[in-house]
Amino acid sequence: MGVLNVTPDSFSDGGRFSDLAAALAHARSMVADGADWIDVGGESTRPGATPVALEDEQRRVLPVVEALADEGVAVSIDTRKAEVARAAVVAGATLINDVSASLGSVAAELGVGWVAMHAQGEPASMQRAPTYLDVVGEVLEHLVTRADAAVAAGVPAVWIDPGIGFGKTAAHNLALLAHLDRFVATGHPVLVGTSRKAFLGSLLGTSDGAAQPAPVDDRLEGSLATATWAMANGAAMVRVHDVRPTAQAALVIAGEIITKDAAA
Ligand code: PMM
Repeated sequence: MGVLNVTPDSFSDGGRFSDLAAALAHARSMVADGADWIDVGGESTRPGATPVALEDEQRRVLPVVEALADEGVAVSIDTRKAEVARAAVVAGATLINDVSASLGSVAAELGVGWVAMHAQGEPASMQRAPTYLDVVGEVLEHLVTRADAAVAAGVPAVWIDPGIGFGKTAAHNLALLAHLDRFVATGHPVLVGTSRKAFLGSLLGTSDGAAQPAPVDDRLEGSLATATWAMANGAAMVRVHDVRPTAQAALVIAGEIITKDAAA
């Protein structure tokens, strides 16, 4: 899944794709590089981000969704708002990527797929003091309850996503990645998004050894390592900015796993 953030303040794109033509060109290049889905988002959910008004979000995403869907691209809409999800589905989106895990009934009503992602708190404050007694158990229970209800309500494809970085410390993120097999074991397809996230910056540090987090444009290796880990541990999809290297990593580990299975 290739990330297409059409926001002026997206932490990783810096608003470079806010213009329609540039957004479409970037989406097409991600498809050419191997993305099966383009995830269009008009509200940044990075830590500290402020909410976006409904009209602004719709004005940003709808022309992009419509143009891509017209070209036959599979489009997911990354939103927390039912109205945006509805309008995006009318414009051609077929998957609601929901970081609030609250739009299952909207997906059921519209007859489209739904990603239920776990978040603790709101983007504006979620990184202040994330707290869990048992992060893996709590995130799992939160998602499975909602995903099972969505399946029962007739949602055609229900994904679960542990929500890396959404109200989680680096230790929480690593625990969730280490126990991804428990999410896979639920039987719901698992989506994981680690691409360029802050915990990778703090794990990696700067390449010159300074005691500073690695900047966003110096997190490719960490993004690839975690995406590869997720895929090797059964994630059915990874949400990434750097599609070409991730698609190549996916091909290599798919080949590796097939070879191993054939030899067994
Ligand atoms: N992360 C971001 C936004 N949307 N959706 C899902 N399903 N999973 C994620 O991990 C996720 C998401 C934040 O990252 P961005 O600002 O780079 O888009």
